[in-house]
Amino acid sequence: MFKTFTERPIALIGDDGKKVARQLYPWPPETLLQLLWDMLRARLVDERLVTLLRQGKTSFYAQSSGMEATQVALAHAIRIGHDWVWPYYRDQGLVLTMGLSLPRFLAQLLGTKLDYSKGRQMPHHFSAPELRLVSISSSIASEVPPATGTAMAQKYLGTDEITVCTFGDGATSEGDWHAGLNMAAVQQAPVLFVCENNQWAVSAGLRTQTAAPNLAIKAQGYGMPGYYVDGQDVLACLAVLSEAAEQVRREGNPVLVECLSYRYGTHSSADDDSSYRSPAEVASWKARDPIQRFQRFLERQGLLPSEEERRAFAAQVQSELEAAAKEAEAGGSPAPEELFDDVYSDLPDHLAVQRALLLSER
Ligand SMILES: Cc1ncc(C[n+]2csc(CCOP(=O)(O)OP(=O)(O)O)c2C)c(N)n1
Ligand SMILES: [Mg+2]
Repeated sequence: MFKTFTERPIALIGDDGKKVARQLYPWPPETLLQLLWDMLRARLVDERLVTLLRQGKTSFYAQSSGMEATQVALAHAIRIGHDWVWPYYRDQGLVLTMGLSLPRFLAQLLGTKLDYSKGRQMPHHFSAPELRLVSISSSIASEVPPATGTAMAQKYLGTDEITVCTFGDGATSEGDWHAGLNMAAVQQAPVLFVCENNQWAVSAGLRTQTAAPNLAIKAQGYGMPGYYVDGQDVLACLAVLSEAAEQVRREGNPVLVECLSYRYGTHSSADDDSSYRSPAEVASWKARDPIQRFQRFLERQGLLPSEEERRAFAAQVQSELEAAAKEAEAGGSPAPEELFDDVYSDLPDHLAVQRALLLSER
């Protein structure tokens, strides 16, 4: 069992790839390699999507490069399609590793027919019913109270499911966040809360966000365990998140895990980060890159795939992406009148009038 409320983030491997923990968990080589491929895939997709944006094919994107260890590890720590997940917008590494297909992911960004939300959500707000992946809410921390509600329902119904809820560091300053965590603890609802602390909330740095030494410590005030983890160390993330998920399942109480990480890119495609942080700061975190660190570890273990294998993998992801973009675009746009579907079982009169007007003007 890991210690709660540590002063320093829990790490299993150092920046140089050497193990820093006395004991490393006995993951088989296949699992270790899968973590690498999943992180590489998340990074490659993230980088390529900026091109899609520049081509004007989508209007909004929020990069997650730098945060792969946390997101990929979380996907490996939960029971996909069984546990319910309330993610936040920067979670593409999580949702792709969970199995959201690239055509669906791109269709959501492009707002085409293959999009589960039929083009009615903001771009980059993915969902997947078959993965129990709830659609993103743009409003920061607003997913937290309904995630607690989902877990209360799971408890009430006597299922063995848990709920997973993710958010950024900025979300922890919102009233919804407080209400959701407090309610979960009081009601003993089985939620795994995961804070993806990338140290910036648009231009608000972590030190303007909280006076607490870290965010995990806030769990103490609600009466739940809190773990502070090195979010650039995929093995530490996997070990702590797996144990925390198991603890939630076993004890039926919420747990908060904070993963300390960094975002390399701008906040979103509508942001210029040069006005609030220095290139030197970004460079210092890139030097602690989670993929590089894990590759150094694998190299020491004699498990690192050759450069050629990694290059072939990148080429495969690129062609997958190209095929996925074609598939996502092939169906074209959803019919505009679908705007009126899926909310009311009986369309109210005023909307029926608007629907008819829209159809008459097509
Ligand atoms: C309630 C609310 N207030 C403000 C915003 C504008 N906004 C969008 S993202 C963001 C920062 C969120 O930062 P964080 O939670 O750290 O997540 P990150 O983007 O860093 O991953 C803000 C303030 C919003 N979407 N919702
Ligand atoms: Mg943040």
